[in-house]
Amino acid sequence: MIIRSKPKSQPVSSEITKEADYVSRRRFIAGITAAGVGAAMIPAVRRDPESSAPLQDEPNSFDEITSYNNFYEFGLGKEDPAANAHSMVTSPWTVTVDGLCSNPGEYHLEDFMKPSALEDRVYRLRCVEAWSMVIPWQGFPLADVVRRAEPTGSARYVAFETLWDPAQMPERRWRPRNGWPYREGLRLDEAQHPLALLVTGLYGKTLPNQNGAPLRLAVPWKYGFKSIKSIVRMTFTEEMPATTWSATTPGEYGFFANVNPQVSHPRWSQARERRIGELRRRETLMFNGYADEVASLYDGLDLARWF
Ligand SMILES: Nc1nc2c(c(=O)[nH]1)N[C@H]1C(S)=C(S)[C@@H](COP(=O)(O)O)O[C@H]1N2
Ligand SMILES: [Mo]
Repeated sequence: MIIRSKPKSQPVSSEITKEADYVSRRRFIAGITAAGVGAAMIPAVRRDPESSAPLQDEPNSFDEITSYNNFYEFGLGKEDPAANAHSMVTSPWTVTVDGLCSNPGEYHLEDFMKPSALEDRVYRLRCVEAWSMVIPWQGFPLADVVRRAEPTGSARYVAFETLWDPAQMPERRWRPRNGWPYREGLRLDEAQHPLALLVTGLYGKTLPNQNGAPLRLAVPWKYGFKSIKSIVRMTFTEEMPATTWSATTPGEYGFFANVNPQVSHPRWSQARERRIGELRRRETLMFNGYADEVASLYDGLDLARWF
C-alpha cells in the first residue's frame, strides 16, 4: 500500500483555486438546503494556528481524488486507474434494473437519473486499507431510484454490478473469486438511507473515469469497497447477494463493511487512518463519523460478527 507521505504544497494554479471557491460556495448552499442530512455537511475547516494544518475535514484536492484510486479493473496500483481508465466508454450508458421489483427495465443513464435533482455532498471516504479522503461529490439519493423501482415485499437487498468489458479493462493478473464483474450490495434499508448517494460528479465536474464514471455509489459510513463504480445493473433480491470482496477473502471482508475502529482487519488495526495528504494519523470514527445518522440501522446486530 503506497501512501503519499508528504503534505501537498499550497495550491497555485487557478484551476485549484476555482475548486476551493466552488467548495466553499457549495458548502454554504448545502448549509441552507440540506439541513435534514446533517452528516452530509462537514464543519468549517479549523486550522492548527502553529502549522496551519487542517484540523477538521478539508476536502482533498481534485488532483489527489483523481490520481490515487482503487479500480482494479484498470490495474492494482493506485496510479493505474488514472493512467488506464480513459479507455472506458461511458456514453451512451445503460443501467438495468431487475429482480424483485414492479418497475424493472433498461434505462439510458439520463432516464435512470430523472427526475432526481443533483445535490452536492461532501463526504469522508474511508478505505479498508486505512487511508481516507474527503470528497465533494455530486449526485442524487439512491433512495429515489429504489422508490421508482418499487421493490416487492420479498425484496430485502439490492445487488450492484460494474461494467465488465475486458476489451476496455486491462487488468489481467487478478480476478475476484466469483469472477468479474465487480459486485456489491446493500440491505434494502441501507439503500434507502438518505446518506446513500448515486454519484455522477465531483468538484462540480463530470465524474472522471477513474472515480467510476458515469455512475457510482458513495456509502460514506462503510469501507470504500462498498462504493461500487461504473454501475450497469441493480438487482433486488431476497437473499444476501455475493459481493466481490466478501467472496474473494471472506475472512477479511464482510458484507456489511461498516467502518468500525474496534473491529480489526485480520492483518491490521482499523483504529487509525491516514488522510491522504497528511502525515499524522487520525483516529478512525465509528461508522466513519456518521453514527448519529446510521447506527440505528444496526440495532441488535453484532458488529464484530457481521463485520
Ligand atoms: N468496480 C469497482 N468499484 C470499486 C473498486 C474497484 O476496484 N472496482 N474499488 C473500491 C475501493 S476499495 C475503494 S476504496 C473505492 C475508491 O474510490 P475512489 O478511487 O473514487 O477514491 O472504490 C471502490 N469501488
Ligand atoms: Mo478501498
